[in-house]
Formats: sequence, structure tokens, C-alpha cells
Amino acid sequence: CHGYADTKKRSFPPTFMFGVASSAYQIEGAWDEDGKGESIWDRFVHEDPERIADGYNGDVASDSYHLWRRDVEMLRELGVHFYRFSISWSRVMPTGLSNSINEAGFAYYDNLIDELLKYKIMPMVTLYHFDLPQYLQDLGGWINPLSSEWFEDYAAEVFKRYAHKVPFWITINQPKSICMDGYESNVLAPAVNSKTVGGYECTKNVLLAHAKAYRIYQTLYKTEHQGNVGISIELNWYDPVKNNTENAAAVARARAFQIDLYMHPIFSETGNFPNLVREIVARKSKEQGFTSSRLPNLTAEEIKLIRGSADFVGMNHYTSFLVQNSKKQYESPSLDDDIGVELSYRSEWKPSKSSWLKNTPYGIYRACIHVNINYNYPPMIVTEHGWSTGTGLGDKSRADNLRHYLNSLLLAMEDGTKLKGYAAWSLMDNVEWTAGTSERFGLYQVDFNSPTKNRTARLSALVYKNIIKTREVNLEWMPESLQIEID
Ligand code: PNW
Repeated sequence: CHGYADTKKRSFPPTFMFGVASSAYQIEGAWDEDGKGESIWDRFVHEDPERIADGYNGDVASDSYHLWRRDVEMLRELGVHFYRFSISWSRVMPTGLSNSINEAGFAYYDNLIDELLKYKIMPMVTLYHFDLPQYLQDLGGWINPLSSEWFEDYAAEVFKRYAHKVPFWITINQPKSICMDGYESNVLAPAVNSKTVGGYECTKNVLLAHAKAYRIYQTLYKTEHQGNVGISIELNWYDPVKNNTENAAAVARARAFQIDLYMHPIFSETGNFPNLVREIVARKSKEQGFTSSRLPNLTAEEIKLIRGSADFVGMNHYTSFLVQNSKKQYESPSLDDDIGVELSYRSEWKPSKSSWLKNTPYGIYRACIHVNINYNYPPMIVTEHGWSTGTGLGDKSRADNLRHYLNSLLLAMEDGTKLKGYAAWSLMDNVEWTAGTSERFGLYQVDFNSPTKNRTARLSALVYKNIIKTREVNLEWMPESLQIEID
């Protein structure tokens, strides 16, 4: 255990990669330009503009569709080794199906990738970050059993074009958000809000989609290009509010449903969904009058396809939660009822601009150890971690959050975590889904009122630049000015 009196100097190894992350819908804009097809996010925000807190949606977003040269300049200012961005499926394949190819859409990514390579910044491409083509949603989206094949075709097309240029791939960003926020509830598009089987059917199909894409890369490109393909999983941390037997069981359920439901099929020795989740959902489903479990069965063949289908764990970590056994009765059936816990936060945890996000740096250490112990020390990359503020350049709270979480990661590495890289969320302010621009996550501020969407470095950008340059975390250091330049 590391006490606070510990003054040992630690640094990130020379091979450790620093980066920043973004996603297509959140930054690109140009929602219907040059042949792009409609996505579920376009539909979701246009159908009911009130869904976005401040009314600012992804129609224009940070306008990166036009400002990608400036974006790469910012990456050079920071001195990052890689840039994680996502490809908009409906921009490159307007209906989402394999016969529907939009060359103008691919040209955007050709340019971006070539500009990155010109400056020796490695592209890390996410294939899917929440923005399904609407045409596929009209066919059921991630509930349709064909969805994993649609995704496989899309992945094959993108690999074919970029496998020789892109060393790191993320198939899917956050299956839990996609399925539990998009299909089980109505927090994210497509807001299907099925409290019965939607979230779990989606989970199965998303895992299959991921695995099929992984196998294509393995079969066709791995030998020649030696790239790495992973998946980004929400790995926030859950601890008991108070230690007692009831809460211990509650924490086990929280971790099983929120983390291991997605990790276990891919990264465990045995594969399949975790036993605890299978038992609980099977039992509840029976009580609820279903003839089979709401959690779909995976066939032996499916288990085998999914197991081992990743070269690294992509960890998206933002915060920690306190868990207690729920006394209240949730709607039944529902995911909340299946889990049966209530979440809260310790009052000492510093709040961000987002209600769900508190500063708890020890949690990222604990999440790493959870992965190490349960999945036998797999290679890992933090593919997202970040902090929200309002507008303003003097974001001391983000700089402090960044430093303390990176410090925790140094401790996790010292204790055996095979962490290869870290991406800060996010390069710049963007459309924070239904929060619009009311919660800012950027190292660079974006002036959304200006037609030119000017980007300006925040204090945290300079702090991060210094960490990248020195490979050390100085918990005290403050930049003297807010000027940032390319070295
Ligand atoms: C991520 N949680 O989602 C997404 O991948 C990003 O697109 C998003 O902008 C970013 O977080 C900030 O919100 C999360 O409950 C969803 O702790 C949920 C949680 C964290 C991140």
C-alpha cells in the first residue's frame, strides 16, 4: 500500500504512449455534407431538440470536418504520440450496408490519417462510437441478429483501406453505454427504452460484432501489419459505502453487471457472461414469467469466437461510485432491478461539472488491479479518462485531476499493470451528448459561438504537454503563461 509520505520518483517508461481522444459525432459536424447518411444521433437530436440541454447538437459540433488541419496542429503542440478518433460509419457507408460506399466521406479520413502520419502521430481508430447509421436502426439496430454482420462488413472495408497506416484499433466504444443507455433506457440514441430484453440482446450482438471484426483483422492483416485491435470498456470503480455482508454482495453485483458482463466474455479463460449475472437474470426472468432468461444464451461456438478476441483492454475510466444494497423496489423487469444497488458518492470527492463525475484518483488504481486479478494482467491502454468544467482557460481542477490520475497509474504500473498508453478525454471541447456544450471536457477550449470555432489551449493542455515531455508527474508545477507552441 502506498502512503502519502511516499516521495519516490516515478516516471513513465520510454515506450509509454501518450495521446488524446475524441469521437466523430462529438467533433465533426457536417452531419449531412458530401453524401453522409443520417445516424441515430442525427435522428435523436432532430426529432426532439429538447433532448440536448443547451440545444447545441452535432450538426456543426466543433466543425472538425473542416478544421482537421488545426486539430493536428493542436496535437503537435501537445506533443502526443497518438490520436484516438472515431470513424463515422454513416459518413463512409451512408446506409451502413456494404454496397453503400461514400468516397467523399473516406477522403476526409484519408486526409486526417495522412496529416497525422506526416507528423509521426499514430492514429488509433475507433470504428464505432455511438453513431449507428439510421438505416440500420430502422431494421432494429443492435437488436437485429444481423447487426454483427453489418459491422463486420463495415470493419472489413475500413481495414482494407487503412490497415497499412493504422497501428491501433478500437472496435467498439463502451458496449455498456451503447446497450444500457441506448436500448435498455432512453439516455442515449436510439432511446429504445426496452426494460425487458433490449439491453442484453444488444450486448450479445455488440460482443459478436467486436469479435468478428477482430477475427477479420487477425486473418487478413495481422501478419503483415502487426497492428493491435482492442475494445474500450467502461471500467469505473465501485466500492461499498460501508463494509457489511449485504453491501459486499451488492458490490459484487455492481462489478459483475457494470464491468464483467463485458470483460468476462472476451478476457477470461472460460469466456461467456459472468456466472453471477447469468444466475441472477435467469432467476428473475423466471419470476417475471419469461420462458427463458432475458440474458441470451451464448452457444459454444459464440463463446469461442468472443473469447480472446482482443490484443489489449481499452480502459475508459472517469470516476468511482459507492454501492449499497438497494432498499427500494425498482421497476421490474429492468437492469436496475437485476442489479439491485443504489449508487452514491463520498461528500469529500470533489465534484466536476457533470453530476456523475467526481475526483477519486485511487479508483483508477483499483480498476487496474481488478483487471489484473480477474483477467491475468492483460496489456492495457487507458483509451479515455477526463474531467468536465464550464468555460474558461484556467482549468486548475482538470490539471489536478489529470496529474493525480496519472500518478495513480504510475502506482498501478509499479504493482504489475501492463499499461502501454493513456489517452486524455478530450483533445477539445465537443458535444457532450445530451449535455450539449454545457459540460466541457477539452484540453483546448472551443468557442462554439464563433463561426470559426476557435480553439484555445487551457492550462491543462500545458500541464499535459509538460508531463509528456518529462514523462514525470509533478503535482505542483504550474505553467507561467497560457501560451502554447509547437516545439
Ligand atoms: C464516455 N460513467 O462515456 C464517452 O465515451 C464519451 O463519448 C463521453 O464524452 C465521455 O465519457 C464523457 O462523458 C461515459 O457513468 C459514460 O461514469 C458514462 C460514464 C463515464 C463515461
